[in-house]
Amino acid sequence: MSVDTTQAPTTHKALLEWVSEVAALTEPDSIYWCDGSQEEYDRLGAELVAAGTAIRLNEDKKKNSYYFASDPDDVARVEDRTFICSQNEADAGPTNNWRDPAEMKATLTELYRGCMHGRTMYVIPFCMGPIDAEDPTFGVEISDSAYVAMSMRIMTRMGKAPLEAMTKGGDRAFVPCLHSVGYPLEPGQADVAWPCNTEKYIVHFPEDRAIWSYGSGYGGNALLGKKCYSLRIASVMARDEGWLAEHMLILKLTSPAGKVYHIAGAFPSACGKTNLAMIEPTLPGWKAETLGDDIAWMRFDEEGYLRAVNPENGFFGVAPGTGESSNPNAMKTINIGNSIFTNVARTLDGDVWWEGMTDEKPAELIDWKGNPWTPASGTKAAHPNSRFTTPMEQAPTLGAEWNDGKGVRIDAILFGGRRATTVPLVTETSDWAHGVFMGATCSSETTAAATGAVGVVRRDPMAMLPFIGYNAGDYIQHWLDMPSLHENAHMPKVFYVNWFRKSADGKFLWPGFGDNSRVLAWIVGRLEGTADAARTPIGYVPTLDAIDRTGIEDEVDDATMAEVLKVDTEEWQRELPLIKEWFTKLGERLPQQLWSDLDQLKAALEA
Ligand code: GTP
Ligand code: SPV
Ligand code: MN
Repeated sequence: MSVDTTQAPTTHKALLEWVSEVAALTEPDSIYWCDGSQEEYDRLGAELVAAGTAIRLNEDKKKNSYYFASDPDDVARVEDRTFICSQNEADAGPTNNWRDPAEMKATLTELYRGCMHGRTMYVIPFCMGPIDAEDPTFGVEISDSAYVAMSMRIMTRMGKAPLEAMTKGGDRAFVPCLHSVGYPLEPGQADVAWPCNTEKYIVHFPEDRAIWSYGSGYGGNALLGKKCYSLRIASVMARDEGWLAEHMLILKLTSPAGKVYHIAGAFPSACGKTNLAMIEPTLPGWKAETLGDDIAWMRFDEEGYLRAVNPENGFFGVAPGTGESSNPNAMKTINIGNSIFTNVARTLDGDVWWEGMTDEKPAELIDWKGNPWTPASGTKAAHPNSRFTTPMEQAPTLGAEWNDGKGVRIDAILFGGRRATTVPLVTETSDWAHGVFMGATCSSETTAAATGAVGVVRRDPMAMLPFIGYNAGDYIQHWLDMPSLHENAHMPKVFYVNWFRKSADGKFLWPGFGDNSRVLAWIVGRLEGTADAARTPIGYVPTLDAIDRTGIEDEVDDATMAEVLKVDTEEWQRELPLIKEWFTKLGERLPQQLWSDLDQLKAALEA
């Protein structure tokens, strides 16, 4: 198959060459250039419904929306199959899988050979961040999955507009993102509902700024603008160019006094970013607006303030736990329709359901595997990593700046994780370097967002463990270096939060969700110098009454609050060897400063 360049909707030379090259290798039946239009989206949806891959939801429940069930073995990111193929192994570091790039390319080239037989090759031009940004960041995904093409239209600025912008003032650079589900169809062979391959590769070539993905159709493995580009490749660009590409939500917060603050928050996968980004504050007078729920690119402005831009265009949110009481704004967003639901359960009247959507479970459902389900089934109706894909623009809480390429000035950065013990509700670090230490030692229980065991505590620096595109020691050094990269740097204050502390009987101690606004109010109070805190060995923690509990005093009485805020010396002493083990693993490239910070923490705990 060769590309008819006279028919291709672009003159971009490198792009045309790459498309031809990939087509010659993968041998699709046809090539289709996505324009990103509504007609195109509707047509692809109709084709997938006809093929038995998608189900169109009831228009009266969810307008213009589709349901997909993946292969049960293709439900999450595959960290053990994710590779950073830098020229030198040491540059991938001790936390990433590495293979020699030439060897990896040879292996994958053989897998890609003829892998699109019987399929359409979609060419999906996209832009991460606003297209009219000063220096727009382009990518092109080639994929043999229409599900990917539809999802990319929601998650990125996709189609004709970015393609045209890519040749404005000469051919612009783009990140080539090659994706195949790895399931060629030979003549006469019937397709399956969710094609994928048991052999999976999610591969990044940081020096080439290129992504090669094979064998999975799901989420972060297949929507390559997201984690692969905007975090793994962009983190390398950011190191080289002096900025930060982070796994962070961006929230605009207006206080009762009318003052505006912007907060960026890094929590590991399935640890509360989307929920905080769409928070409905329970504290009267506070207003929260959503600017991003997963990824933040932060650069210094001329005056030395860090400004954050969300490169995405949609939410790929965890469905379970999302309901009217926990996240009403996400429910409003998806109820408008125009959404894709993957691996959730279906109701008998053509709508979707998942655990936590309603207090009462429906009497009958079709579970994510397509089987009849009742509350007596004893299984989860939706997969724990089932997701909604929905346009940002539909969020009732959307902040006006979401589409502003200049971004917003960040006043505070939150690091957090899911810890049943040890870590208090909120801690203020003493300065940037201390914030980097806390971020670098952050730990969290693993979740269903990646394959593997769930609930295992692991170190997850800045919530970036699976997403750092280079050596993690160098990454921490880059964070430490940031204040020296601008002559007049004003760094945000750094806080450490944990919504997930549990009582001895396993119940969450803190109500979380909308009530996290109370913690945000304390954080703003600290920025303003008005909120009370006590100095502890790990940083400044609110005094018992420093967080406003008006209206939740019964649920969170003094004893509970004390428990939520407790810095237990013995618990923290048990962390020390774990941090030491983690630092040892990071090896030589871990900045020495971190070791002295650890000594200091040890001394403070002994004092
Ligand atoms: P990714 O999209 O995978 O990166 O996850 P995320 O960080 O956006 O997490 P999300 O906001 O989707 O939350 C994940 C799960 O944690 C959901 O089941 C939520 O209901 C739950 N959750 C979020 N915030 C809170 C909270 O404050 N308290 C408690 N107990 N659970 C929460
Ligand atoms: C995450 O795992 O952090 C996600 C989902 O947001 S995925 O896009 O699959 O990475
Ligand atoms: Mn999320």
